[in-house]
Amino acid sequence: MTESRDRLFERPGPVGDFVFDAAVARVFPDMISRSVPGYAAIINMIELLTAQHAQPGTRLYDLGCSLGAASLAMAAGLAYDDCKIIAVDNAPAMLARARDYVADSPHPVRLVEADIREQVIENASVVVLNFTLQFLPRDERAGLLRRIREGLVPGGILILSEKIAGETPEADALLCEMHHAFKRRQGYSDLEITQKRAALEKVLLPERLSTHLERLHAAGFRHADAWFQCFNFVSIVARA
Ligand code: GEK
Repeated sequence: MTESRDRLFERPGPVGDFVFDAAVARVFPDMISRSVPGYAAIINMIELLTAQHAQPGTRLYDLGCSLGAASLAMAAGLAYDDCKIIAVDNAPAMLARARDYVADSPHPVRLVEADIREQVIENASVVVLNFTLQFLPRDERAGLLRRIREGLVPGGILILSEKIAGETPEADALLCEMHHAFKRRQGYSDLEITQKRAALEKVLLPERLSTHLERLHAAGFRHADAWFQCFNFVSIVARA
């Protein structure tokens, strides 16, 4: 697969809202790995979390799959041939490229073009929301989490990764400062960082870790705990 460097926000110009179009799809692996500290570690651990929690005869869902990195990790960790991996995204350009990525998967991945708010979730042992919930309107998040909880078999897990806001203004300022330092270290210029932030401002809506944990408990998960954090990027495991 030819992968390109993310130069989308290199030139100064009017910045519209961020969309997952063909230009983003083309550079996505480079963009996400240079923008999300810990992304590779999370993808790696999704393989291990799947190996530990997938149950025979069940479904595994990757909601907001982009190019399918989490689906491939689940496929690598999966020990049961009778499981189904279902990868859902509503951006046709992302799915078009995902098709090539999942072609060599060790376990078949069914790609579905749909809004995750409409997706039926049933008989699931592992559900992944890897940096996707943050793109839903805040008042629609609880409904999706409840439906995921209802679609999980006993002992099934949700892996929820999110960009978060700090618990206090001081904590938030430190996390944002460190995220920007990370992006600069990854080769992004201050202009690229500022323009990308403007593009995401109305699209990616972060919440505090405590808000996520409370919402998961309210949705009926028996427990929910952060298992990974790097600056303002967190991954949670919630168990049905
Ligand atoms: C990864 N999980 O590499 N319905 C379906 N898809 C959606 C919706 C929705 N309502 N809203 C957003 N998306 C991936 C990374 S990226 C994260 C996930 C990021 C999709 C959107 O099209 C995009 O592909 C993905 O969610 C978010 O592990 O770019 O920060």
